[in-house]
Amino acid sequence: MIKKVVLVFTFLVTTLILNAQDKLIINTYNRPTTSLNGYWEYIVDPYENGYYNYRYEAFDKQENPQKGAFFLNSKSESKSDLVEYDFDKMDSILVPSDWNTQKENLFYYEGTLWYKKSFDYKLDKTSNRLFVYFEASNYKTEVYFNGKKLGVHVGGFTPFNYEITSLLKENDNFLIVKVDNKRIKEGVPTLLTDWWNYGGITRDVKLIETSNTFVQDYFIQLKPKDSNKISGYITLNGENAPQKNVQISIPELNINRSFKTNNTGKLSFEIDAKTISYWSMEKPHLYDVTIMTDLDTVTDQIGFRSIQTKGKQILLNNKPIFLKGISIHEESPIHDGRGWNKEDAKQILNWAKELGCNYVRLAHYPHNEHMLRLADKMGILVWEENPVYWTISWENENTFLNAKNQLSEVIDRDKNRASVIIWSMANETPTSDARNNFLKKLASFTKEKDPTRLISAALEQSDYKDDKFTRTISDPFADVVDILSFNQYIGWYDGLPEKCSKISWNIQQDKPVIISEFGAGAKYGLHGDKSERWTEEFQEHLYIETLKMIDNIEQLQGVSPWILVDFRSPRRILPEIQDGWNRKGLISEDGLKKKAFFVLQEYYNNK
Ligand code: GCB
Repeated sequence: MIKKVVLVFTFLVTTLILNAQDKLIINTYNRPTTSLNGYWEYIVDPYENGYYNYRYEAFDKQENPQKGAFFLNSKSESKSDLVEYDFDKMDSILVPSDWNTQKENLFYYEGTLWYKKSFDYKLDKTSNRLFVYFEASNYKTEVYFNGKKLGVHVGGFTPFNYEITSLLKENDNFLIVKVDNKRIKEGVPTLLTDWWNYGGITRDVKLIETSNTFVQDYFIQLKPKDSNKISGYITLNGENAPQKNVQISIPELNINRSFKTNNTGKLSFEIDAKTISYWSMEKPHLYDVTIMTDLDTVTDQIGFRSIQTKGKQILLNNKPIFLKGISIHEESPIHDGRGWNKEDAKQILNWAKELGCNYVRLAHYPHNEHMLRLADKMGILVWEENPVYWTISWENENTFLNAKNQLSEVIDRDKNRASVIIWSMANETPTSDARNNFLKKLASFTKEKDPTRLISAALEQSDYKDDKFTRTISDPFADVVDILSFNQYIGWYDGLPEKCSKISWNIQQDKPVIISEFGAGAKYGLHGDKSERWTEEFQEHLYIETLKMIDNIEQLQGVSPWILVDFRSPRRILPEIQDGWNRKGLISEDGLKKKAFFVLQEYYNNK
């Protein structure tokens, strides 16, 4: 009996430890890695047959999982043996990529898909360690390695990793990943969105080899309110992490300093740096920054700039700026479906530049890291957004923890990117005590985690008192944000474009204002009178009228119209016009520019 209790206890503790998320390794783009991209075998499993037995008990909670568990990669051992699946006989699918646009029969699929990848790997375990890193996988991901569960990750747009050193063999390792993209009410995002719920392992998967003790994480930025200092922290991971010497060098600034970690392997630092060439839109200077211990060296390309607000101004390096922006979804302009690679990022950001933008709003969730690294190089400022969209389960504590975790992961990943100036908490969320509380908690968490950036959220506008033609922002969250942003669709959902000229603004907050969205749908190549909805002329007209209208907002410091490119949405079904696409793009899904593109381009050229 005692033996049994001990066994169960050991099992529970091991399960808990194995399910814990390993801390994120940052800057994987500059570390030695082995890509696991390519073809993986897969099983479509709408009933989650490979996860639950017929009593609906999860196999991975069993002490000795039954053969039917897909993560075991079971094979029949004799002619009479019963095993009702076989990964090796299955079709394969590309990783990364969404499954919807790869396989016709998975276009509308929302549910579980199992992936399997086998590989050999030689690791000197006396000196080195190995991690498996996922850049993103939508939405709930359970990861198993050589038959053991590594953990579960929730959220479709942020990276996560697990250590696999102890389970690794030289040959025939198998990584099995269960990805479930079912929409759920308490999820982040929740059931309803206006974008396609692309499922699958949508970004790179790689193995990261590190030394036993390695540089896991660092935050290296200008010190807030003191542009003559670089400050931040470095965290080492490993048994030798405490009391270790770490060198930070920035050769171009003649910086080469040594610091010692504390007993938890972390150090905080501050370095004088008087001759910095500050990162700006005109000169996006990036410095090579190297962090070194006797065991590990990591280099990153980091820009130094300050960002703050003063009354109604946004100051970049203490100079007022106007954010000439555009909103973007993460869909590929080159291949079909979710975007994920450098070429996708290049095309999108080149279009934004051509439009005259110095700023992009990456809606409505964190985009892939290529976007941020490229924005850093191209001198484009960025708004990053948490997928807290429309009507989240505000009262649910797990929903809050989930939202906080996703935000935390994107901050971890991108906190060294000079381009990122705004963390957006949410989009178009309805006010209530529970929601206000939820967002306030997210905001104070963010401020604490990253004191170097601004906070915002895409809010909504409303009538001022009973006057239907005067608009204001009455959302209590306006008191919390650094930048007051709101979406508005006067002329599209709210009257016709002519209405714009009748609107006046009464915004009382002394804060910079950004119009985070406005727009109108138009089918590329459809022409007609400007009063005819869906024509390019209607959209063009709305842009002309809206831009005149928003220029009357005294505090206006930026705008990011909706949206650069048409994008897929199952809500948009009007035949011959939408056919499954939200048509508010300035560019069609085939890359063709609509008339409104040139209206905005001219506005930005004259700004
Ligand atoms: C919005 C949402 C965005 C939608 C857009 C639209 O306000 O923020 O996600 O796609 O309107 O097209 O209606």
